[in-house]
Amino acid sequence: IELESEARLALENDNFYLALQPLIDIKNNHVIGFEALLRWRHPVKGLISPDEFIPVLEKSSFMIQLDYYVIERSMKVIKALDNMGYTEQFLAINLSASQFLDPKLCGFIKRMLVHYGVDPQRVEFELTETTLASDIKVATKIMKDIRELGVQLSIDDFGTGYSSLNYLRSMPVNKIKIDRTFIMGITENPADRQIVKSTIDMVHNMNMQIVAEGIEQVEQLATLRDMGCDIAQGFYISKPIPEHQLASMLDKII
Ligand code: G
Ligand code: G
Ligand code: MN
Ligand code: NA
Repeated sequence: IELESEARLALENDNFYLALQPLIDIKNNHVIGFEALLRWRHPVKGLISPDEFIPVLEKSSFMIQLDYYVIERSMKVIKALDNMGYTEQFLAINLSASQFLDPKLCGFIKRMLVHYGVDPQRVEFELTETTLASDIKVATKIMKDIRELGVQLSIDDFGTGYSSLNYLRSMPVNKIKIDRTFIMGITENPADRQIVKSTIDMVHNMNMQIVAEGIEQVEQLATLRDMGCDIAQGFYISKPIPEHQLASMLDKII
């Protein structure tokens, strides 16, 4: 409860911001997009990780307000990227389970796209398997509604939750993000390597793109490139960049 009231205050005081982590096309190393990661700068406790506050806030009605704030703030980030001349890159936004199921979600996204004049193709929403597992029919319907807005959808942390390959095939998804726990072992562990390779091939067979997350070493990137992975993300490529450092950082990495 205390965290919730602190979070409400933080939102009023503009103490939440986004950090953007670049994603590259693994074939040519071009930055093709970013993932928006929420950050809370607490006046006393310093930076609080979303792993600490999201699970707590998810139990309160405030989380959905914060989720909507993230979407609107992401639109502003896309406009800021535009102004810096980065007009092609997409921005991936994490959706929480409660937000995904909120009947107001689609209308809100649509209003934001129109209000900020953002090309829907530059917006992606990341969903986890856990979010989708509740009721697969309902989930697929919501996903279709979201896709009709012209935005992209990806499945995040793939491989860590419940995933029915059969349902996956019928879902209107553009990308699968294979969880970093599988990437960690690909250079040393033959089992991990086999899982990643099989996942890449399966995703390609479903005409989707595959993203590898959590790449921390050049050897992992090289292995993934050899395996035919499409998109790469991780500390080796770039740590998440705070919004206010974008202008100075992007010139160096793009
Ligand atoms: O940024 P970091 O790697 O510490 O993120 C920790 C967790 O918080 C990850 O699971 C990430 O998906 C989640 N997360 C980060 N930002 C957001 C956000 O804006 N909304 C939601 N729902 N989850 C987020
Ligand atoms: O669950 P999700 O994939 O949205 O989580 C994103 C989180 O992963 C962010 O908090 C981000 O800081 C973290 N992350 C991004 N790249 C790496 C990496 O290379 N290694 C590790 N350990 N974490 C990473
Ligand atoms: Mn994510
Ligand atoms: Na992930």
